[in-house]
Amino acid sequence: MARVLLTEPPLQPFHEPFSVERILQPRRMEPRRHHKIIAVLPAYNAERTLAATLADFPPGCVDDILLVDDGSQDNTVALARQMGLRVIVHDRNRGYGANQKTCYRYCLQHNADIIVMIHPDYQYDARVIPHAVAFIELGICDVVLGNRVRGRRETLRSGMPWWKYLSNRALTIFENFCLGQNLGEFHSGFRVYRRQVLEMIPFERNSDDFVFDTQLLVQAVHFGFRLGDVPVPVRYFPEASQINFRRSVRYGLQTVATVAQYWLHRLRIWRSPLFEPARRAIGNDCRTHNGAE
Ligand SMILES: Nc1nc2c(ncn2[C@@H]2O[C@H](COP(=O)(O)OP(=O)(O)O)[C@@H](O)[C@H]2O)c(=O)[nH]1
Ligand SMILES: [Mg+2]
Repeated sequence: MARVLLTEPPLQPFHEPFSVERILQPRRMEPRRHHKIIAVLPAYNAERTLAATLADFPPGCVDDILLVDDGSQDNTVALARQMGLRVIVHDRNRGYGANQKTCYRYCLQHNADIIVMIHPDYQYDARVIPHAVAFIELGICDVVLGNRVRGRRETLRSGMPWWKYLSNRALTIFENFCLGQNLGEFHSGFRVYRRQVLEMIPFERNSDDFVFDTQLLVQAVHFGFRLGDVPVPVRYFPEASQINFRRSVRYGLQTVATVAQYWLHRLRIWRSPLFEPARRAIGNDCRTHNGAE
C-alpha cells in the first residue's frame, strides 16, 4: 500500500546508483497507509449476494465499509448489521442515484481520501480493489472503473444478455468519442474515486435514478479529472442483474441526453447546474441531509 497519496506521478529521471538488492530483497515491510479508504455498497435486495461480495475483499484493503439500504424488501439490513457493517437505511425506496448520494455524503463527512463503490450483487470481483485503488495512490488516475467488457466472446459467455452488450458497446463508443476518453465501458458498478472528485462534482444535483452514474462520469470529464479502468471480468446470474429492458432503454436515452447537456454547456448554449462546481452546495447538503441512520 502506498505511504503517501500522490496527486501526480513522480518525475525523477535521474537517480543516484543503488544496489539492486533494494528491489529484489526488501528488508522491511511497507508501513500502513496514512490515508483513509472507505468502501460503499449501494444495496437493494442484496441479501443473497452480500456475503459473497464481501468475502472477496482482500483483508486490510479498506478502512471502513458502509452499506446504504434503499428500502429493500428482503433481509439485507439485518444481515449487514449481523456482519458488523456500518448501515444507513433509507426510509423508502428513493432510487439508485439517491442511494449513492447518501454513500458519498457519508464518505465526505468521514474524511475519506479514496472512495470505493461496488455493487453488492457479486457481479464484480472485489479482489481487484487494491489494484484499482493503487492507480489513485500512484497519482495516475482520479477515477478508476472496473471494465466488464474485455472481449465480446468472454462477456457474452459470462452471461451478459446480448441486448445489454450491444447497448453498452454503442453507448460506450458514443461516450468515448463525445467526451474524448478511451474507456472500456462507462456503465460499471465498480468504481474508485479520489476525494477531490466528489468534493468538486455537484452530485447532490444529479438524478436519483440510474443515470446518476453517467452524470458523475461526464461531470468528472468536465472538471478535468483523469479517468482510467481495470479489467473486472463480468459474472452474470439472476441476482446480479435486476434492471429490465424498459429501464435500460430509459437509462440509455438519459445517457445520450447527459452527453448532449455537457456539450450544450461547453458551447455556452444552455448552462446546466450539473456542470457548475459544487463546493458550497455539498457543504450545505452535508449539513441538512443526514440520511435515515
Ligand atoms: N438503490 C437502488 N438500487 C437499485 C434499485 N434497483 C436496482 N438497484 C441496484 O442497482 C444496481 C445495478 O443494477 P443491476 O440490475 O445489477 O444492473 P446490471 O448488473 O448492469 O444489469 C444493483 O446493485 C441493484 O441492486 C433501486 O430501486 N434502488
Ligand atoms: Mg449488477
